[in-house]
Amino acid sequence: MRFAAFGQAKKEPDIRRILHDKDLTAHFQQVVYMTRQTVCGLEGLIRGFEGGAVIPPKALFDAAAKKGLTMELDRLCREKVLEAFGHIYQKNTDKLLFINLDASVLDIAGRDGYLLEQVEKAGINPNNIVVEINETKVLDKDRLKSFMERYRTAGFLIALDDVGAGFSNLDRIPIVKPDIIKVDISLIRRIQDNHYKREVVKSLIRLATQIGAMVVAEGVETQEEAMETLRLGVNMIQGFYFSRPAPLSEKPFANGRLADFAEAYKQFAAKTVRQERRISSEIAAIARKALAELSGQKDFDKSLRNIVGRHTEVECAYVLDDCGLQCSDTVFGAGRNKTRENLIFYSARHGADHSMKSYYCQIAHGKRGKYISEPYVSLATGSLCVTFAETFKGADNKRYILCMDFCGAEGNSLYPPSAAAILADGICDGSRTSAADQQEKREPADNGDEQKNDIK
Ligand SMILES: [Ca+2]
Repeated sequence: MRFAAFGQAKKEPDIRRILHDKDLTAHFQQVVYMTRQTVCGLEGLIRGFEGGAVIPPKALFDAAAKKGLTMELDRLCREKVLEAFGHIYQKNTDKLLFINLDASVLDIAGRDGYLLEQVEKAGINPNNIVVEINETKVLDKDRLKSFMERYRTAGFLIALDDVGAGFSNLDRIPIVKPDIIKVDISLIRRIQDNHYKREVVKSLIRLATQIGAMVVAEGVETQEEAMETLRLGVNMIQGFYFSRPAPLSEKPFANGRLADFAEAYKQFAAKTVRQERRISSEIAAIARKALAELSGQKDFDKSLRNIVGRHTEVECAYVLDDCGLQCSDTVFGAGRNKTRENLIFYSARHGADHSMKSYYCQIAHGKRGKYISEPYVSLATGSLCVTFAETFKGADNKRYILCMDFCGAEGNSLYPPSAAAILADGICDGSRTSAADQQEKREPADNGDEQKNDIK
C-alpha cells in the first residue's frame, strides 16, 4: 500500500477527537538482520487518518504539543502498537518489536513506569522490546539515565534512534549506553557515491563494535545502499528497499526480496574481493617497476618524474631517507590539481620530516619494509587515494623509502570500487531492481520526506 495515494491531510488534526476515539492505526516496518538473512523484528509506527487523508506523525505530535497533550499521544501510539503486536507475539516469541519513545516526554514527571505497565498489559516479554530513544533534546539527563537503567534492568533493549540527524546526539551515547545504534537516513541516502558518508558510517560501526552495540541502517531504499551498508559492516537494515510500513499482514516476518538480495550480495562481495586483489596487484606492479628504477640512483627527482609521467594512477611520489626526512621533491603527475593547498593542507617538500607519520613508523619498525594505507582523502589534493610505501637501496647503498599516492585515474579506479561501480558493471543483472524500479522506490521519500516522518 502506498500512503501517498491517500494524500496528506492539510488542516491541523483534531487531536482531542483522535485521542478520545483512539483513532490511530499501527503500522509496522520490517528490520532485517542481514547476516542471518532473516527479519528479526518490526518497528511500530503510527498513522492518523482524517477524512480519508493520512495525518503524518509529525502533524499529530505538533498538534498534541500545542494542546499540551504530547504525553497522552505518546502513550496512545505505544498502546496501539503494543496491542497489535500482542496479537502475533505468542507465535513469534523470537522476534523484536522496536517502539519509539519521544524522549522529550521523559521530562514530564510521573511517567517512568508506564511503558512497563503497557508492555505487561499487552502480554509481551520486555526482552522482545527495543525502546528507540528518538529525540535530540532531553532536558533532564539524570531522568533519561534513570529511565534507561530501570528499563534495561527490566529486560528491555535500548536503541538510539536517528543517529547522525540534526544536532549531534553523540553526547547521549555514554548516558543511554545503547544496545543498538540506528543510523539516520540522511547518512544512508546514496552512501555508495559518497566517501564522507561511508567514513562516518564506518566510524559509527567501529564505535558500536567497541561498546558492544549493533548498527541498523535506516531508510535503505535501493539495492546499492543495502549492499554498501552491508559491506561496511552494518548488522541490520530497515527501509523501503526491503519493506514499507503497513498494517500487520498474515505473515509479518516474510520477505520475498531477502533470498534474491542475499544471492546478489554474495556475488557483489566476491567481485569486491577480486577487484581489491586486482587493485593491489596493479599497485604492486607499478611499485615494483618504480623501485627497480630508483634502486642505485642518486637523482631521485628525475626518476620520480618519469614514473609519475608514465602512470596516470600515481597522483604523486616522493622519497624519504632512513630517518623519515624527505630527500626528493613531491612530484605530481600532469593534470593533478592542488586546489586544496593552504596553510594546513599542502604537499610535503624537500626536507620535510615524516618520522612521526604512521606509515614511516610501520616501515621503520615493522618487519615487512612495505606499507599500504586504507583509502583516504589526500590532505594535499583532496583526492581519494591510497598511499603505498616500500624501501629500496640508493647509489650510496643506504636505505630509502619510496612513497606513492595512488588515485583512480579517470575510468580506472585504483581504490576499492563502490557498490554503484560494481552494479554498473553488470554483476546483479538477475536482480529485480531495475533503474526504473528504483526511481519509483525513491519517489515517495523525495516527496514530503515521507519515510523520515514515518518514524514515530
Ligand atoms: Ca525510529
